[in-house]
Amino acid sequence: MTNHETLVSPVGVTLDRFIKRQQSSLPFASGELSQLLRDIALAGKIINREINRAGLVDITGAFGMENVQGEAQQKLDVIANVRFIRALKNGGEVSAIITEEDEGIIYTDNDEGKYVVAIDPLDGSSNIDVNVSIGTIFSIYRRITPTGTKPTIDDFLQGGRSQVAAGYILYGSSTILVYTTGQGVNTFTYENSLGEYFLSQTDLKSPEDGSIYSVNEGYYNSFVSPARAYITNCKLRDYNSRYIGSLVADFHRNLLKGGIYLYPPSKKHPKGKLRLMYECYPLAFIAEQAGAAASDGYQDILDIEPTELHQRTPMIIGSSEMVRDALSYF
Ligand code: AHM
Ligand code: MG
Repeated sequence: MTNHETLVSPVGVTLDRFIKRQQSSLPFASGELSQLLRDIALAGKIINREINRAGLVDITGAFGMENVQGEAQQKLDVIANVRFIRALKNGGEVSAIITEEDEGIIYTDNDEGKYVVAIDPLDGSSNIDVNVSIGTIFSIYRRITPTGTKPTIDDFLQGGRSQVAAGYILYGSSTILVYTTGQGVNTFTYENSLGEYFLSQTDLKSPEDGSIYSVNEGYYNSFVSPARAYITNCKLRDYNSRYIGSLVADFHRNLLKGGIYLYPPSKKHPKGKLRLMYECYPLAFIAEQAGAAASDGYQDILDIEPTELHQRTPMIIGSSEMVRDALSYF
């Protein structure tokens, strides 16, 4: 007799079910944080749809404005920004948001919301028009000002170690969501036809060492000398050079395969290019939870004291042994 059960493989655990199961172990055991993660995941589905349609409708290309960092905004950046803000406003758990695309704090008009969110809605914007992987990065804090009052900048500038959750969505050859609430790193793969994220891995651990280095070598001559010395060392060791120019994609590959990503200070970006609040802190939190490491060359990224919303920092992130080795040059 055929056991029909064995003929059909199970579809797996959905993100919703996983979050519900984990809820009791979340910080503050709060249903609100679970709901907030689901809101972000939902907005990610919508962005995923927009990205997949990008070649078909007129949504790629520059929007004609510059964002607060003075870079040309791509249309999909704008769409992603609107989608995330709307999802977080409608969700009701968040009282304020900062995004890469807006200079000031965005108030959701829900002062009862216990959380604030820092988000880069669509990172790797130079890759949007050319069908290369892009990502969303987010970081969640529990507010320190009393609920019922208007949130302030202090709710955001708590420091990387105060993040209660962080994650990213990578819109790549498949769309995946990776997040941590401080109890390991979980990864989910989006199944388009079912419209659901399914659990792919719990407690992801990154290899301690690796042989991939990711850096924009075009800036080699203008990088600070310790960075140049380390890059030379990578070449002498015949490491593989891999650089997509989308932080999420470069980080994710190195996290899985073992590697290091560097964005050192350069002439063009003397303080580094990447933003602390919504690019570096969240990825550093994930890295640490996966057994990898993140530094600005002199201190852990998570220990950097934040002073402004759109602060930049140099970053060296990846396999713990490789980061340790790189830091010996600084
Ligand atoms: P963005 O937020 O404007 O997209 O810039 C961040 C991106 C990262 O994804 C990527 O790693 C880096 O900038 C690439 O910079 P560069 O083109 O200078 O190598
Ligand atoms: Mg960005």
